[in-house]
Amino acid sequence: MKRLSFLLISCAVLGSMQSCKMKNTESAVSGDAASKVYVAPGKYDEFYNFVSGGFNGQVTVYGLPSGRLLKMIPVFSLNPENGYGYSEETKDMLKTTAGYVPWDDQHHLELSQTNGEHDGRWLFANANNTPRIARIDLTTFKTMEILEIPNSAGNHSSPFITENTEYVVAGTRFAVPMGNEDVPINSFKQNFKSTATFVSVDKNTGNMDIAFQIMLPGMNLDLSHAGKGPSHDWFFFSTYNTEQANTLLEVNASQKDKDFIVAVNWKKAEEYAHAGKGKKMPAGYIHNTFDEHTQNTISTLQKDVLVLDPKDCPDMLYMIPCPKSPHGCDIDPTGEYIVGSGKLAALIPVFSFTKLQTAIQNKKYEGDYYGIPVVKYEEALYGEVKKPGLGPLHTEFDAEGNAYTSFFISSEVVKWNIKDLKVIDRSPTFYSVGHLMVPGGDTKKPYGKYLVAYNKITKDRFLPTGPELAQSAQLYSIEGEKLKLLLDFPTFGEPHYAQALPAAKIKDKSTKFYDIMQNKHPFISLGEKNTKVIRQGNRVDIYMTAIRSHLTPDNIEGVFVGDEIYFHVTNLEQDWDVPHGFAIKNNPNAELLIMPGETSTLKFVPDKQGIYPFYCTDFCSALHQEMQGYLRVSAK
Ligand code: CUK
Ligand code: CUA
Repeated sequence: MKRLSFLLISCAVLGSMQSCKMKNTESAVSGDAASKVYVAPGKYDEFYNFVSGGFNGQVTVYGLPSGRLLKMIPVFSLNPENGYGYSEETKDMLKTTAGYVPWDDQHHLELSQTNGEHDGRWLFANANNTPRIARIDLTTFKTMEILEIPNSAGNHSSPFITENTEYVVAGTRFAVPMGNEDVPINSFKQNFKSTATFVSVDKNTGNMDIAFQIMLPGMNLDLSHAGKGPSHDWFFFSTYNTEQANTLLEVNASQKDKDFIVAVNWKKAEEYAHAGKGKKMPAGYIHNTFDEHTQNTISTLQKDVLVLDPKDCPDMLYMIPCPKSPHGCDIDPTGEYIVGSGKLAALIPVFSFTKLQTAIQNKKYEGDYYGIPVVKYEEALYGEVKKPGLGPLHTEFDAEGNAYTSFFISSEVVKWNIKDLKVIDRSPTFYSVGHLMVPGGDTKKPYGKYLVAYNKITKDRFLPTGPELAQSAQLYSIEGEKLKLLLDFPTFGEPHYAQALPAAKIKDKSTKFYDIMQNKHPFISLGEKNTKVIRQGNRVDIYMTAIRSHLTPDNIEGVFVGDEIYFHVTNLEQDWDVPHGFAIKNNPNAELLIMPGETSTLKFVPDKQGIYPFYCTDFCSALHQEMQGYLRVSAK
C-alpha cells in the first residue's frame, strides 16, 4: 500500500511532465562499470556498508563496491537463524515496558565518531515503532545494548550523534501525551508533546543512558543531524505538522508554507540539566545491556527521566522556517551549512550557521512558536538551490565542497556545489530514491568515491519474485565531475539510511572467537568432563558441550512432560569459523548458533512423552552428521 501510494504521488506530481513509464536505463550506465565494481574471488571490498533494514527490524552489511551481502545483524527482530531473541541470553534484549516487542521498523544508522570522524567502534540504530536505540559492537557485529525511549512515539529522528559521540539523539515523530494518558485525540494541541532525547554514551564502554529530554510542542520531529566544528554545540531537527493537526490529511498538516528546523543548543541544554533546571518526571523505560563476561542480557527498569521545559531554559531553542514539509536536515563537513529539504518543495534552502548566530544575537525574529523564537528565514538563509528537482529528501557531502541530494518525486540524485549553489550534474534513480549515502558523507571528512541511492520502488530492476519484489540500492561513482551509475544491488528489508566506512578501519579488529577462559557464563561446562544434568523441582539444567564432532551428553533420560529444560551449550572450540548449532525436535524456540568459546541456552518444555532427537545444525566437520543425540521424555 505504501509503495503504491508513493507511486501515485510521483505520477500525480510528475503529471504532464513525463509519463509514469519506467525510463530506459541502459544509457545511464557507465561503460567501465563492470570493472569498477568487480571484486575478484578471494579479494575484499573496500568499504563496509551498513544498511538499515526498515520493516525487517535488522541491519545488513554489504561490501562496496561489489554490493555483496556479508551479514545480517539481528537488532530489533527475532532471528531464528542464530537464535537471537530466542536464546535465554538474548531474549531480554527485546524487552520493553510493554513486554517483549520482537520486531521493529529500523530506519537510520550512525557510526560512532571521534572529532567528527568514524572511529570504528560502534554502530547505532533506531527503532521507529516502539521507540528504542540499539548499539552494535563493530568487533563482534553483535547488538550489545538496547535502550527504550520514554515520552515518545515513532522514534524517527534518531540515532544521530554529536561529533565525539557525546550524545545519541532520539526525536519524536508521533507526538503523544507525556505519560501517555487517555485523552481525546482532538485535544492534540493542549496535551500532545514531542521530545528531543539526549542519550549519553560512555567513552570507554559505549553504554548509553538518557541524560535529559527536551519537551517540545507536539509537532513531528522528522530527521536531525549534529553540528560540526563551529556548530559543534548544536543539533538541528527538521519538523513537519507544526500546525499540530491530529489528522494529517494534507489539508491539515500542510496548510503552512513553511515548517521549521529546530536548532538546539545542546551545550546549553546540558548546562541547564546540570544546574538542576529540569524536572524529574515519572517515565518507565527499560535498558538492556549484554554483559560480555556472563554472556547474558541484563535488563533494568528506570523509573524517571529528567525533562527540560523550554520555558525554563532561555537561549536553548530556536526555530528556522523551512519550506514545504522538511524531511532531511543535513550539515556539511565544515559545519557551516545546514541543508533543509522540503518533501514538497522545488528548491533546497541552505542555511548559514554564522548568519543564524548573528540573527540570534540581533534578535532578528519574525515571532515565536510556543515561546520559542522564530528566526527570520532570510536572516538565517545562505541561499537557495533553485530548481534542483522535485521533492528533495536527503543530502550527503564529499570532501570537495559538493553536496548530493536525493529527489523522491523526480526520482534522481543531484550533485550541486555548496558555495555557489549551482547544480553540477544529475542522474536518474530506478526508482524514487529515499536516502542516499556517500561513505563518510555526514562526517567532517567524507571519504567520497561512491554514492549509493536506496530506492523506494524496485519495479522492473530485478527478476520478478511475485508481488513482493527485492528492495533496491544503486551504486554511483562520484570520482569525476559526472555521476556514473555502476551497479544495482538488492537489499534485505526496506533500506532507509546507511553508513559506510573503509574496511581497513575495522577489519583487523574483528573478533575471531571468544576466549573460553574469559567465559563467566553461570552454566558453562569447561570441558566434557564437566557436563552434567541437574534437576531442581521441574527445572532441568543440561550443561552440554559441543566440539567437533560430538555433543556431550548425547543421551538424556529422566526428563518428564512439563519439565522446563534448559540446554546450556558451550562451544569448546578455540578457532575461527567453527560455530556449532543446536536444535531439538518440536521446539518453538528456534535454534542456537554458538560461536567458539561461547555458551548459549535453549529452553524446551516438552508437552508430550517420547523421543526427541537433537543435533548440530551448522556443517562443522566431516563428522557433522554425527553431532546428534536423543532426549527421552517420560510421562509424569
Ligand atoms: S526516512 Cu526513509 S527515506 Cu525514515 Cu530517513 Cu527519509
Ligand atoms: Cu557441529 Cu555440525
